[in-house]
Amino acid sequence: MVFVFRFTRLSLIILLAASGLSAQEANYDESKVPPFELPDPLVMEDGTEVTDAETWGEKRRPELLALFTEHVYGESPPRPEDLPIEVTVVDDDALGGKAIRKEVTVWFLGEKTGPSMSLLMYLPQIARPVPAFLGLNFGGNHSVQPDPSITLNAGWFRNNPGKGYVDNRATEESRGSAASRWPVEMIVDRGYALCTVYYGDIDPDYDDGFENGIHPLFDEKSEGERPGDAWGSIAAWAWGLSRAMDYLEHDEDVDAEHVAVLGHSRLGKTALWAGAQDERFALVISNNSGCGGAALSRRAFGETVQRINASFPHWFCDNFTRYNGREDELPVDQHQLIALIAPRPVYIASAAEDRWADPRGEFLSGYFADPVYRLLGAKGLDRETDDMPEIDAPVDTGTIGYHIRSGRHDVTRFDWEQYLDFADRHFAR
Ligand code: GTR
Repeated sequence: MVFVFRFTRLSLIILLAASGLSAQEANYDESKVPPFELPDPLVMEDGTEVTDAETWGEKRRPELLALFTEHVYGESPPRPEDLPIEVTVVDDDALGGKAIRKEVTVWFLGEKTGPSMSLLMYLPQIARPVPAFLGLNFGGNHSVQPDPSITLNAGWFRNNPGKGYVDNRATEESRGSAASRWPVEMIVDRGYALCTVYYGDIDPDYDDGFENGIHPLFDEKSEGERPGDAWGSIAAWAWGLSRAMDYLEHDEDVDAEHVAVLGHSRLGKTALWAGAQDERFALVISNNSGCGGAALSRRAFGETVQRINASFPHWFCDNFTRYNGREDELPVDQHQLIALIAPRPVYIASAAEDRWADPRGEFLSGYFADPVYRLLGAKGLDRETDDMPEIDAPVDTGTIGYHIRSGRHDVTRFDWEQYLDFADRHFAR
């Protein structure tokens, strides 16, 4: 590896003391990034080097998945045996006639009662099956388009000003509120389906001791503390994406061999973990996923492991808190999460003003995942150097795509244009 530093706990303390940074303050100074040594994706825990695809697939990949499960995201339950579904809406005249809109309910407990999630789909009016993008949304399915006929999700909502945090409900006024992040017409015009699910259907995003959402449906009832590797909310949302994929495999309008999973921010972390575990996702997209997503933890730039665990104690497994301020002791780093997607195409997007998410750390995780792609015969990241790419100049001709766009933490039309181009290239259309 090119980019290797020796790092000790002591050196961090000295560095922080010298820089006057408290462990709580965010660092935005590149010269104050602690020296670090990344764990090599191609070296097994017992020190054996991985030099062929077979050893990667049979030994190293499972080993890395187990390490991320135990130390970062927690253990998810297997797929339920039965996953009843019901197509509740088919509108042949959506988007002024250019699309078909469907709504599908998927129940989690083997019968058509109890907890469920609702898929909202837009399909182009062309010969199908078509490839698809699948992503969770923050604001409810009705936030994706201003269409008044989209069913409002039940349950918990955040960001309804003045209504408190826990008891919010979806409102009519919030229809289309996230439309700029979901350019449905462009997606459909380019010949793709879009499938989206409200993340709160799977697990409401606040720390309630895992009483709500899908955790209690699958967790063993036991007294005392949850195990350190019990699944957090990111693992739950990722599990929900795989359940959506279970449905898509049976939808005749969708080419299930060509489904790209994507997500923004905490849902970008989620898309990466879903894509790492579930090889049915043919392409994975991380939009500004930051700490616990594409950004290298050891850089401790912007949001750190300690900060994220303090602000969002329900996102990761409890074992992840062991690495608060001790990123060097993590048995994995996030370039290995990208490597788990190999040789499938992955696209990592940053935003120049989104320093909290550490754009350079996001880029470097792609850079350091590259050797695994090459080992598996894929092109990897088409870039010789680890210098940051220019702003608004995608590096997207390999199997690992990357861009840093101008502007802030968001999903924009520019981001989607790159994802569509990248998907066109890899889905060979
Ligand atoms: C921030 C959090 C980030 C990112 C973001 C989001 O508050 O610190 O890790 O996930 O939220 O999801 O919008």
